[in-house]
Amino acid sequence: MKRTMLEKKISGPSSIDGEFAGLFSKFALEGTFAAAQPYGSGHIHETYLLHTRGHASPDYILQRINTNVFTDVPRLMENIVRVTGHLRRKIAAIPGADPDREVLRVVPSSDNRYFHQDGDGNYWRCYVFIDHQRPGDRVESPGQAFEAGKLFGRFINLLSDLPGPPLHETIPAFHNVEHHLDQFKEVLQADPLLRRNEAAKEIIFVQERAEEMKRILVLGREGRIPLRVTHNDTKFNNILFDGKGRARCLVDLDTVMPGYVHYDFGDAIRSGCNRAREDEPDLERVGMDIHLFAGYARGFLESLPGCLSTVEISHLAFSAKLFAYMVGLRFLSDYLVGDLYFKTVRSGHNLQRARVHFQLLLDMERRGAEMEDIVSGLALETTS
Ligand code: ADP
Ligand code: GN1
Ligand code: MG
Repeated sequence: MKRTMLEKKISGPSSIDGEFAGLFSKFALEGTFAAAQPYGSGHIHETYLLHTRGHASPDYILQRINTNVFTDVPRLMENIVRVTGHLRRKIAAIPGADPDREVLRVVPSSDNRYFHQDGDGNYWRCYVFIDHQRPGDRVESPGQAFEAGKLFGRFINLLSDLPGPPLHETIPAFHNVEHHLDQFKEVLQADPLLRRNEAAKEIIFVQERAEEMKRILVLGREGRIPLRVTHNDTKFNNILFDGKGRARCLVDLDTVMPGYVHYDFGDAIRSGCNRAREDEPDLERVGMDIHLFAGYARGFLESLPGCLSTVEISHLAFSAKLFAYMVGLRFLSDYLVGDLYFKTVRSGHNLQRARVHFQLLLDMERRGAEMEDIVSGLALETTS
């Protein structure tokens, strides 16, 4: 039985519907195509919700995969199929859990692959739509942050015994800050759109912090922190909440690959604990919400009991700074190069996003000791 928490906007047939009816037939979907609408606020893919007629068949999420970002679609989908299969098996064994609401289900194409390539060379993929509440792009309460943290921690925990070879690296050096700094230097030098002056303050901000931001990479190289299977894109809008406010399912599995625990913690904090949106024009509104931080950290640590080493735990608070820095840096480079990577809706959008992240980092620098104390207090509580 299809649930209808999401308000449906089925209007008359439109040209977009005609195109999607054709794509619908390329996947092994149940039911009859009714209508399509753009969906979500992700920065990478084109995402559509496909409605089916009646309540007997599910709705679907159809995505045109961004192949500038993910250049090897078969390997990308191979990772996702492995990861969702493993999660499904493990979640099915948890009493009271519901794999259909807690794990993405990839729908095969009619020719039995996990994607469809159209006549123009576009790659498409399809998931069963999981009905959820849409809390928006921002965390609203420490309770919600706790839920989010718990889900992210559980994800790492459940994948800690993923059998087989390491997952493919779908975006090489994705969270390697040295790589992003190299790219930044290159684009700064080329300055193809003469945007450098506009970003003069931000450029200095980046340069001043470049060395200290390499800390996690150094720990990794020295073998002091282990590679785990991490999500690597723990943005708040990649979580689906159910009607009771529980964080149930993690989507956007494109970047699930080997990583450090700090990648998932840090990215979640920079995305979820900012008091403002990530493109807020009024920088005065930007700042760390320490109560959300505490909620997140508690949820995360509680779902990884005894799993993390002392070295890992002692760098969690720092990882929040790293991600405010690194995501800001990526937005800044993209602004300088001409907005080629992240979707933008206005001119200067990526520069504004970079400014928000750097403002957030300034606030995190002010509250660093407080963040450290919260994590170490919780670590004691959750291990004793
Ligand atoms: P992007 O990489 O562009 O962020 P995502 O894979 O995150 O793309 O999808 C965009 C949005 O679509 C998500 O943030 C989420 O709100 C929604 N979404 C994705 N998959 C599903 C699904 N199976 N069921 C319900 N909503 C989904
Ligand atoms: C992108 O795909 P989405 O919107 O969930 C990006 C993340 C950034 C984030 C910034 C594959 O996430 O790395 O942190 O934007 N994803 C990719 O909002 O680059
Ligand atoms: Mg996303």
